[in-house]
Amino acid sequence: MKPAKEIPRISPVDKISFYSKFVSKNKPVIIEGLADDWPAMKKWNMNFFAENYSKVEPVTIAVKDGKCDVTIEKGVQVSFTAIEKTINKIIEGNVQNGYAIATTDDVFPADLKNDYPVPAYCADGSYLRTRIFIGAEGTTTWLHQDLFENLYTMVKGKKRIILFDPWDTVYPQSRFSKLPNHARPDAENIDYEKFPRMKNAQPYIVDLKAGETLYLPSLWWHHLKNIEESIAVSFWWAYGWKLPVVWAAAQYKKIRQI
Ligand SMILES: O=C(O)CCC(=O)C(=O)O
Repeated sequence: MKPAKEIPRISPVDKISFYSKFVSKNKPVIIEGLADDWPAMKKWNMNFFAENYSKVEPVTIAVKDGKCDVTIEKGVQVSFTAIEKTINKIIEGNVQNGYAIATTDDVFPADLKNDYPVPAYCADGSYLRTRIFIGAEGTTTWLHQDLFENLYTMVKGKKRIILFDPWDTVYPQSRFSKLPNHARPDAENIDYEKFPRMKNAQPYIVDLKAGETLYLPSLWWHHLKNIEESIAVSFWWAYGWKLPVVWAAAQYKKIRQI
């Protein structure tokens, strides 16, 4: 790969500037301090979830050798597992056969939402969805892209995020596979014999720490590694020409009940 480039860091700007400088240009940026006043910043840690929500069963992903268990044949391996079991594995630092939480927030009682008010940038965004990610140090999420815009805030811990722009040569899986939005190479350990064009790929590397928010534009490829045990919140919304595509995909899922 080419030497990594950095993503700029800014203080919060008004909504019009955010859309004109970043969203409409599909440009990532790190916003420092956007979530400074979230109660989650002070309250949340592993014990907070284990003690207050022990019986909640969020979407949980099996982890094998540190990687979220994603296979081309079967897709992402998910279950609904009681949170206390997962949190115990995370506290043990279990990345061999552990679990990571990657769930929409609707599995939690609604008052949890008071801890992370929706940022003004996406508060009236179409198809707004919120997700919570909790994982052990060393676990990774494989390189993939999403159609949604994403504001991704670290509440605890630190992640290294490797990004590629949507047009880069990252060897996507077939559009007909179970994981059509995933890439084939391991972004941390590229096999250049198998993926020679990755030599020319341009990574952007971000070490995102607690209190920082990454604006991850639609379709940018992202690979995430927990450098520390971590908790993050993401807000996804649809914008521009992707809106009708997201709407059509949601209708299709409703009809097919998937
Ligand atoms: O936090 C992670 O490991 C995954 C986050 C992600 O892929 C997303 O928000 O789109």
